[in-house]
Amino acid sequence: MTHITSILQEIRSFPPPTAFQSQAHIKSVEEYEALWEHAKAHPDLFWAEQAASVLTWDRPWQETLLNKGMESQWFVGGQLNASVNCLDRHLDTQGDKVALIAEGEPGEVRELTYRQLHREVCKVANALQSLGIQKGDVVSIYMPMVPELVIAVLACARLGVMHSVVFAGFSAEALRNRNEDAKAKLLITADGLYRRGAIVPLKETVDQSLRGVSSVKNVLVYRRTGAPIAMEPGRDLWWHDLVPSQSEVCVPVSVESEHPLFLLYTSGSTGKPKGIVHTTAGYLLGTALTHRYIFDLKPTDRYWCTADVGWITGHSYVIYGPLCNGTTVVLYEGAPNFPDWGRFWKIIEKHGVTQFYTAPTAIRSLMQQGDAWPAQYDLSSLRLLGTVGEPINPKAWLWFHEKIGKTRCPIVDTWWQTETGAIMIAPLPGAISTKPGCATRPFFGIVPDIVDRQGHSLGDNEGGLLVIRQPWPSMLRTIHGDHERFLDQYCKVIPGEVYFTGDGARRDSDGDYWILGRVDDVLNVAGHRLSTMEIESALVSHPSVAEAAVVGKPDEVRGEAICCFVTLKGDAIPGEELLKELKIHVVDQIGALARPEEIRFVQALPKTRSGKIMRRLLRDLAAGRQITGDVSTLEDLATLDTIRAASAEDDM
Ligand code: 7RM
Repeated sequence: MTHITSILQEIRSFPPPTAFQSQAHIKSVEEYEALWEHAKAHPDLFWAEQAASVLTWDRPWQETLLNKGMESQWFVGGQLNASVNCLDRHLDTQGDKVALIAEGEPGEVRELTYRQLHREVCKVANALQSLGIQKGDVVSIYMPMVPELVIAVLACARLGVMHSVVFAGFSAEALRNRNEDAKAKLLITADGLYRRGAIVPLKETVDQSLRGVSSVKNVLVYRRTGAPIAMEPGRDLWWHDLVPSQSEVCVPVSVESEHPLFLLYTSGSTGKPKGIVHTTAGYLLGTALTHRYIFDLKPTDRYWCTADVGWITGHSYVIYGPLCNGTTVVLYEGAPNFPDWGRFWKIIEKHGVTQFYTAPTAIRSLMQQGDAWPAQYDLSSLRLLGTVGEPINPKAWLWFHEKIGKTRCPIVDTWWQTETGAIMIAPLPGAISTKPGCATRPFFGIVPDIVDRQGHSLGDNEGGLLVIRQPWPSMLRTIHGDHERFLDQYCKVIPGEVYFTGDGARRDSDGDYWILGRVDDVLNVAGHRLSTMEIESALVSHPSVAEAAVVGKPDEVRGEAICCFVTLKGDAIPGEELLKELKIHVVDQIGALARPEEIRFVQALPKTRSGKIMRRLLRDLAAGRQITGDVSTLEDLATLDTIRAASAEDDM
């Protein structure tokens, strides 16, 4: 019953462009495979070699790996500091290199060199110390995508203080839950942020969230917009009152390898959010190494990852990986469509962006605006593109490849999770041929497998559960305050010491991995286990469809029936005719077994703020049930109401 029938067979394959390949760090499949085999056979040796060359240590470690199954400790006995690895060690060699190019939504640009960033981090770290914050404490950060967010994060790291960044789009309730669970002592925020030309009043939300929360003693407020806000005497402090007078010297706190670097909350499929805990050395090593090889980093690059720092992608690939590697990082505060849909392309042109890393959901909305937007800008600085967050449908992949990369840039489809800390499966762009919708091969030291519920390995092209067979340095160590939940969810689901990802996947005969989405999202139609993602991909390949979400609804005969929620492109007309056409289209693309029972046209799909469709909610709607469970991660509650209303109309 764990086999997943994979129905979409994508056969196109794109070898690395020759010009890219000849300058890449890893230039051939043979080179990749030799290194991967070495790392698999001698993980201790491989990771020790990498840790010694990639990181700067205060004290060397004694044991590379101590593990009991998937519970592991890395580089035991070693000491280091994460902010030193991201800043101090670059000062002698490239102190005047630009670390951050930060563009605010209104359009102003600020550049900070490594030396300037270091200075600011030291001052803020001293400010935190003056508030009594010390190693072992938790500081919560709720800020816009401005340099001060990066500075706050690294200031915590400098003191061995755990940061818990909460995405600035979250509600007061979500912020409160996270602060309570983390027992945060200090909250760093801003008066507001700019989004689609308007000011979002962050501080108001903060005030609301703090009512009744006892752990938070102080709130440090960065002035971003200048809009008037309330300050609570004795609790709230302005950044500009406290920080500028601080010393530019701050001795970093040297911490043990396994000292927790941060907490990051992620929504579970049900119930309360989980505080994922990452530690210092292993996490830094994983992010720096993957960033260097998968983005084929070069010293002159200007790298842009559009993810908000409130998500793991922002932690790993805006801050820690890139800064550890001494990269010039582009940071953008605002919306992709402000003042118009050309904004991203304009940023690429203006700053000469070389690598552009974003999410399929963003690519699809940019694609819908038409080719004229990217065509207006010079995108010739780009040499590599990346995607993350969900499977990318081939149509969006091909658009990205042709219209943005002009067929010249490899696309790295990077599969990983908050829990894995760093990218696990992705093509090395100079070595591995890419296929639209395929994450391809595991990174060095990562040993994935496809198994059934009993943990037996499945063969080529048999869809099943994606597991990781060996521990790796950047994996989560626990769930904050709930180690049992960590063991139950990740370590004990599948027999035989493996890490369970919760995703379904298939490995093809080339050894490439195709992610089929969350196992919870798999349908069972008349005994066929189908990936909802593949049916969605078939739907969006129809010219009238903008986005699609597919869920199962209980069906007496077939177990589950296929129910599709579809948003249409501007000019498409919803109605019986299109409905029929779409059903036929899916059958043509996939086969009769995937014929949708029901298609509902809706205005918008319920998504998390990082763009993942919340199918759990749609399943409830499809089955005519009340919505259950946590909706705190839902971006826009109103979408649910409009879908409900549309469904009610259908019922009449
Ligand atoms: C980095 C991130 C993790 C889940 C993961 C998958 C899905 C992420 C891809 C992907 C297919 C990809 N962390 N996912 N990347 N599915 N192809 N390249 O997104 O914790 O927020 O989400 O996202 O289901 O388990 S996350």
